[in-house]
Amino acid sequence: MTVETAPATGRLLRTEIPGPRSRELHAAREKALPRGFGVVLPVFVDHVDGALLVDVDGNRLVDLASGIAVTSVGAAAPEVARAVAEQAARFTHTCFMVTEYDGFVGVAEALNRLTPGDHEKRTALFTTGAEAVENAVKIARAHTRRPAVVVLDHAYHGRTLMTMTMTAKNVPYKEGFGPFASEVYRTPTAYPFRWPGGPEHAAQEALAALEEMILTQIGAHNVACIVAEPIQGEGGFIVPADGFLPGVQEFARKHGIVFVADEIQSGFGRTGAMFACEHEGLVPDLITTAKALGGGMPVSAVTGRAEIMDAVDPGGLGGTYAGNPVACAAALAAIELIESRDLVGRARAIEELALPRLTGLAESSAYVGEARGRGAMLALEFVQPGGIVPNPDAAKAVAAYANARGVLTLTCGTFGNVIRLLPPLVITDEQLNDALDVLAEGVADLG
Ligand code: PLZ
Repeated sequence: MTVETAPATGRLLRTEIPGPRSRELHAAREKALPRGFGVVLPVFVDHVDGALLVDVDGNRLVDLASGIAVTSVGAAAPEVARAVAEQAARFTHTCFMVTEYDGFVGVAEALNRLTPGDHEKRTALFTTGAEAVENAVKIARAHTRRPAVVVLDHAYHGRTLMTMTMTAKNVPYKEGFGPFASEVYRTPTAYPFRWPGGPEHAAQEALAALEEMILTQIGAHNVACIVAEPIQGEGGFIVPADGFLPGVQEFARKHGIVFVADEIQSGFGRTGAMFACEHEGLVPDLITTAKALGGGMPVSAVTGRAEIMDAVDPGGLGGTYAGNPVACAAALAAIELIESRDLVGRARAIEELALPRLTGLAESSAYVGEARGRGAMLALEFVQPGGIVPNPDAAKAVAAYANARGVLTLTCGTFGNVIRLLPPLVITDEQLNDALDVLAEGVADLG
C-alpha cells in the first residue's frame, strides 16, 4: 500500500502499517520482553518531526497520542534536545539529596509560579507520575496525621501499590496484583454522559454521595486527602459536570482535608489553560504534574501550599533520581516553549478546529454517543446504537482503522469505548485535519 500525501510535512504510507522492518523488530521484542507490556501499534519509531512519527520503514504517522500526553512541545523539539545535550555534558547526575544543582530549583520556581493560586508554595520533584501521586498522599498524611484517601470512580493515578489501589479499573491495572493498600475509599464521579438521573443532576448528586460517604463511612476527621483528576484521563476523558469539583474543594477545606488535583495528564496547556483546574477556578492544596512537564524526559512534581509541603521533616522526601538534572534541563526548555510559543492558546485553537468536527460525528453516527473534552484533550465515546451501552468494539475498530492508515490513535475509558485525541500541541492544522478525515472515515466505516 502506498499513499503519497504531499507535502513532506504530511502523513506518508510507504508500506503497510506495521511495515516489514517493524515486524522484524517486534518479533525480536517478543523474545526479549515479558507479555505484560502491551503495545498500541507495533511500529518502531526512527525519529520524530513535530507531530509526525517517522518509522523504521519510512512511513510518516500523524501522532494523536503524544506518548500519552507527554510530548506537547513535540518529541524532538530542538530547544529541548539542546538543553538535554548541554546538561548531559555538564553532568548527568549528582542526586539532589547529595549535592545540589540549579535546574531542580528552577523547575520548582517555575511550578510555584505557574500553578493556580498566589499563596506561598513549595515544589518537590520526583521521576514518574505515580511517584508524584504517592508523595502527595504521604505529604497530606504527614500534614493532617490522618489515614484515609478518597478517590473517584474512573480514576487513574498509576501502577505502584498505592496508586494502583487508587486507580479504579481492574483489568489490566489491578487484576492479579492484590492485596491492595488500605484506607483508599472510592465515590462516584460526576460523569455527565452516564449520570443515571441525567447530566443536570450529576454535580449535585455526586457531591452529595461524596459527602455522605466521608461523613458516614469514614469520618471527615480521618480523611487526609481527596485526590481527583480535573479532567479524568485513562478513565475516559471525562469532563466532570460543572460545579462538582468546586464543591469537593469547598467540602475538603471545611473539614481540613487536603484537596489534591492530579494534573499529570491534563496539565501544562493540554486543555487550553495552563492547568485544567483553571477552567473551574480551582485552587487545589496540592497539584501533581509529570508527563508534559519534562518535554519527554522523566520528571514529576508535587506543588502545594508551603505549610502542607513543609509538614514532612528533612529526609522524608526524595529518591535517587528525583528531579534528575537532565530531566530538569528538558523541563525548563519545555516550559519556556509552552510559554513563548503560547501553546496554551494553540490548545484552544486545536479545540476550535477539532471539537466541531467530532461533534459532527456524534450527530451523524449512531455509534458515537458523545464528543467531548477541552483544548487538545478531546474524545469520542462509542455506544451501541440507540442508547448508551458502551461499545468498545466500535472504538477499537475505529482506532485500528486509523492506526492502519498512519494516524496513531489511542483508546481509553473504564469500558474501553472511548477514542482520545492527544496531539502534540505543535501539530499543524493540515496534519490535524488529515487525521480527523481518517477518523471520520473510520466512523463512517462502522455503518
Ligand atoms: N495520574 C492522571 O494519567 C499516567 C498511563 C499509562 P506515570 N497515565 C498514563 C499506563 O498505562 O501506564 C498517569 C495519569 C494520571 C498518574 C499517572 C501515572 O503517571 O508517569 O505513568 O507513573
